Amino acid sequence: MKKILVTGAVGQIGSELTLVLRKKYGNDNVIACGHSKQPSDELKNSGPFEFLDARNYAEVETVVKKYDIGVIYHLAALLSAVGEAKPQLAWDINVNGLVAVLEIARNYGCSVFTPSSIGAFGPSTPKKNTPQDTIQRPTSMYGVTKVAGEILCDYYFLKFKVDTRGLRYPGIISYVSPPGGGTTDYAVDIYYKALENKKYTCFLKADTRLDMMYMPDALNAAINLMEADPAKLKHRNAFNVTAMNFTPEQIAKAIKKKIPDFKIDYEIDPVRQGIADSWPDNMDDSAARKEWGWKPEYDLAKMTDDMLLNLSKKLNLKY
Ligand code: AKB
Repeated sequence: MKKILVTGAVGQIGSELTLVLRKKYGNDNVIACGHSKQPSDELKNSGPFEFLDARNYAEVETVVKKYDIGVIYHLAALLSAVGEAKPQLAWDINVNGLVAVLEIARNYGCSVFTPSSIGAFGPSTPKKNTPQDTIQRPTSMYGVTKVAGEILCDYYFLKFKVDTRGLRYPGIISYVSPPGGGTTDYAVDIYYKALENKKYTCFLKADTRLDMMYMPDALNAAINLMEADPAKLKHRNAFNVTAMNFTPEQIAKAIKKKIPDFKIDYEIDPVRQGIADSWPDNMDDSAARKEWGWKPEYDLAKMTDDMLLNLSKKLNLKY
């Protein structure tokens, strides 16, 4: 079989996706790539690992030729809060990196998965039940790069017949790898702090509602989309997908059911609050359900049970 390349394989989604892909398709068939961060022993020892800069066409080309790559999961990207602190770098990594990968895909016949985000929407987008096809005028640099990425992927499909596919992810929650520099990171941190201190200080307001998803659903979504019958895909590059939506107050309540003396308070970070306020409350993901059978498994209660169980084992803390 043609092999699979995962860029950003040391990141939050990449590190878990690589291991799931290796289990499914064979260890030697999935090549993990990182840029500067060291991979975990598990990632390094379970299959091939290469360092490369996804913005550098020649470096990506060397790896694609070396392993005869047919599918690229392109996950190397900066998230929203760090993107606001470093907008030029966010553009460089998120857009120029994608352009290099799309050019490789065009020249070597690869298919490409690219994650977009709820960040591709902005304050003028309908906030409730946000449609699949709607206004996209984001006000964060992260959002600007995500919209550019969605359109670039459309362009490479229409113009060059590159098999591009993608999802608009909500906040992703996992007990394995921590996120870095996102607006939805609070929904991961809160579980760590609940177990460690029984107290969490949240950087978003109590009633800030955002879409979220547990990591196993996020990984299934990417793999199922890449395996979907292309004839059925009308939207291809930017499917709304969500599994649940909640506020900080509601996730705290779900944790309190398991850890009754858990407490939450609030110290608002204006930058991340501003970003969150510009994003949808909840997206309509019916196009993904219809076109390739998207169906999440985890809701807030089921995710909370699993997060606390696995994190308490990882941190060696009882609750
Ligand atoms: C972020 O918060 O930046 C990401 C996202 C929703 O795309 N988790």
